[in-house]
Amino acid sequence: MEAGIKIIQYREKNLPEHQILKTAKKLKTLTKKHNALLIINDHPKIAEQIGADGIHIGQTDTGIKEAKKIFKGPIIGISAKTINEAKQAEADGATYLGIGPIFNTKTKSDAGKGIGLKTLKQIKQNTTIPIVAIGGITKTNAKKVLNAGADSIAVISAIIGKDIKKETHELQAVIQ
Ligand code: TZP
Ligand code: MG
Repeated sequence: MEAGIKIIQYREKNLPEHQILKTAKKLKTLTKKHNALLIINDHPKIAEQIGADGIHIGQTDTGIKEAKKIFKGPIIGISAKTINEAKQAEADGATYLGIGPIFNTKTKSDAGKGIGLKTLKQIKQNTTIPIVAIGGITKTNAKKVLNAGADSIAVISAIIGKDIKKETHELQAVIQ
């Protein structure tokens, strides 16, 4: 957040819920202090408990309607990789779409092949809610992703395990 990141998604697939809750609470304090938004992946109940700004769910998780019964906060995002999934998510009340993987990525083993910029463009043309593009995005291709219709980008390997501040600033510089 010191690097200027405005939205953090807490995505933890391996820890027990009580530990996720503990970290989520800490992240909420931190993000609040830095005026950033906190989105919790997979756990609407934890998100509600800690007063997160949003939740993010996948196609195989509890649907948006169910998640909305548990989480009362403002942001509900869902992953989608086809026009139909995206249109359905919008109809169900999602507030943003996580579209990807745009390019092949090693970060998520079950992400499948990159959908490419053409599909991203088509999804943009068929939906109206903001698109967060994810998957294989780097400072070399970020601009193209935005030009294809993404409203923002989400990255993991482009900054994590590196000099986060430096890499984030470089990314920001190419997308201005
Ligand atoms: N969902 C689709 S791709 C992905 C997720 C969580 C991983 C993105 O990681 P990276 O390192 O930015 O490609
Ligand atoms: Mg999920």
